[in-house]
Amino acid sequence: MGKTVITYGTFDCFHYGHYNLLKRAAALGDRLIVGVSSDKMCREKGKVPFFDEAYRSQIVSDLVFVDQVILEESMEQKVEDARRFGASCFVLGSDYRDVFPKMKEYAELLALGCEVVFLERTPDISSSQIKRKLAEENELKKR
Ligand code: C2G
Repeated sequence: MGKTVITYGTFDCFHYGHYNLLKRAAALGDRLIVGVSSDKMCREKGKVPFFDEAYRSQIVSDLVFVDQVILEESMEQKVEDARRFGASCFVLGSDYRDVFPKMKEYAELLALGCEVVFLERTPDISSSQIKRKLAEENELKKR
């Protein structure tokens, strides 16, 4: 069946940083599964997405190098998903390089035989930066 890669994210205000991450993740295997954080999960992570989970999922699932989108509804589901989909590669951006190895999911994925890969983040772009800049520009226009 080939090598399955799995990754997770909010993917709000989809931008080229997300695109680069997913494209490189796909190149690591034959099938890419993406867990898109549910609106509820986002709130638990302290994020307020601009687009709801249906729109965020739709954009990701239409990318040619994404094979399947699932909803991420809890932090713990990653290991179960990796097992269920037979993923042998788990990808996150380099912002998780220090944090993720301290979580129990990291050891559980490795125990499952799933390698964990941190891909370099694309510099100078993020959903929160887009929102902040737009807010600043709108504020300037009002003056
Ligand atoms: N990303 C990137 N470069 C950027 C911005 C984001 O490579 N300039 C990557 C992130 O590192 C992450 C993915 O794109 O791997 C999705 O980013 P977010 O939508 O910000 O995802 P996040 O809310 O961090 O969710 O449990 C893990 C989480 O679900 C990841």
